[in-house]
This record gives sequence, C-alpha cells and structure tokens, in this order.
Amino acid sequence: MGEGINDYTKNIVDLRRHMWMDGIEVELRRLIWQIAVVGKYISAKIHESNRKLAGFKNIYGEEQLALDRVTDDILKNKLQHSGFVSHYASEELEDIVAIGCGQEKYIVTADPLDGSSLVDTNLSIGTIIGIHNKSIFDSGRNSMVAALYITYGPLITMIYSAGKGAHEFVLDREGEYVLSEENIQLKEKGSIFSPGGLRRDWTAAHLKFIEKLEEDGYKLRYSGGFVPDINQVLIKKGGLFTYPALKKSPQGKLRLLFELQPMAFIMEQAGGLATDGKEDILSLKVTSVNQRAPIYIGSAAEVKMAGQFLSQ
Ligand code: AFP
Repeated sequence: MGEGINDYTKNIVDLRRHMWMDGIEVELRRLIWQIAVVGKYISAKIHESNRKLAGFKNIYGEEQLALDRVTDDILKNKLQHSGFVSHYASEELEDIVAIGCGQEKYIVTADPLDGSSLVDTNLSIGTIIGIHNKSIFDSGRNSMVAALYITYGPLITMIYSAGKGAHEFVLDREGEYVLSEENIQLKEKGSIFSPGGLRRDWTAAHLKFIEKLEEDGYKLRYSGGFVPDINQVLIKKGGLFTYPALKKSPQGKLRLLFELQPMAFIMEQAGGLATDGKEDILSLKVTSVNQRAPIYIGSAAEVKMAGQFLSQ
C-alpha cells in the first residue's frame, strides 16, 4: 500500500458505517451523507475558483459568480428533489424555499461558504448545516435533529452530530470520510479565546470579561473564520468563541439560524455550552431567517463566566 493511504483491510470506520452503527434513522443517514458528498464538490470549486480569482471571466465569457453563491447553488441542486428535504434556507437566499414535494421529512439550513472573504488569503473556511424535522420558526431545541460543518483547510474535515455525540471525520485520498475522533468531549475549561468585533465597539461588561480572560492567561486565537475558530475550540477540547453584542449592533453579527444554532447543537453534544450571554442559543425562538444574536460558545466554565460578567 502507498504511504499514508488507508489500509482498508483494517477496520476503518467511514461516515456511513458510523451513522449506521450509531442507529441514526436511514433517511437522516442518507441526507447527511449527501451533504458530505457536496463538501467534496465545494472543495473542488474552491480550488478551481482560486485559479480564476479576481473576477476573471470563465470560458463562456460569463462573470464568475461569487463563490458563496456558487456553493449555495451546488448545495441546493444536490438537495432539490433528493426525497429527504422539503425546504431549504440559506444565508445566500432572501427567504426559505420549497425544494421538494412538501412531504419530505427534513428542512435544511445552510451557510454554504462561511468565511468566503478569506478565500484569497488561503485561510480555512467552511460550510455550516442545520437539519430540522419541524418548522425552523421555533427554537433550535424543538426543531433541530442534526448539525454538521465541513472545514476546508490543509485537510477537509467534517464534524457532525445527530444527537448521539459529536464526531470528526477526515476526507482521505480515496475520497472517503474516515472517522478520526469519536464522541469529542470538552474539558470543563480551556486556554484559548476568539474575541470577535472591535474592542472599541464592545460594551463595558464584555470588555471586563475579555480583560479577565487575558489576566488569566488565555491565548487569543482568531482567524476571522467562524468555522475554523469554532473547530479549534472543539478539537483543543476547550476555550471560548465570542462575537458579542456591540454598542451599535446589540444583536452582534452572526446569524442565529445559519451559523449559531448548528454550532450550538454540536458544542452541547460535546459537553460545551452556547448562549447569547444570557439565554441558551438553542432556546432562542427564530422569528426571521436573517435574525442575528450575540454568541458565547465553548467550554462550560468560560460561557458561565461570561454570563456572570454580563449580568452585573
Ligand atoms: P464572511 O463570510 O463575510 O467572510 O464573514 C465571516 C464571518 O461571518 C464569520 O465567519 C466570522 O466569525 C466573522 O464574520 C468575522 O467577523 P469580523 O470580520 O468582524 O471579525
């Protein structure tokens, strides 16, 4: 066997086998698998567009669509009439759209390419997916059944949870998603923090909280990409990501449906917490697809500490 190629004679656990062993219901397994396959197409599109970046025309003379619009089209087309998805909502669309006959079991929310402004810097970016079996205009606690994100970095990795733990897979050279870490569990506290927004725009209470983390020696880790920054907290088993309420935008920057709910679902499955500083993210009722919320997400000690500072 070539160096580094998985020896498939051994008991390699791939994504489909893992979901079957976890007893995830068949349509949900197939839906998660379909989305994981789209991750490969999106990765190929990222590589292709990098070559043509700076708005070059493609061979047909058409203007290149922005990469996040293209990845949204790829995702929507794959899920359209898939038999599993009745409706689709994404950060690239004005509103939720019907993409099935209406009898399908699931509703999918997507941030198809989060961090797309980082593509030209070759930093990691990602796709964030929420899977609901009831109306999305409810709390995540009531409507979500699964969540996943794919990180396009030096490796392509995917983390998913269907309510039975959070698990990481790596896309290998043969194009198989192979289990790399099962039942990820955060420690009570970590040692890194990702502080979004400008210091001058933070509220006094948030500034005091961040200063406490700095005094306690937490290391600042912030790439400007929500997916790799969250992924770092998860894989390092602790720490905190925050994009807080700002003086001029009390709801912060990040979107509740497309970005915060899926990551909160996964982080809670890994033993962490996710709040808006007061309420659990998954308890917040979604009233509009573009609703934003402040976020404090990561290991329990830091999220609880944030709540104490913000309630003073
Ligand atoms: P883009 O998708 O426009 O690159 O924004 C990325 C993002 O939504 C999220 O991934 C980051 O956590 C956040 O913005 C970074 O925001 P700042 O640029 O204000 O730090």
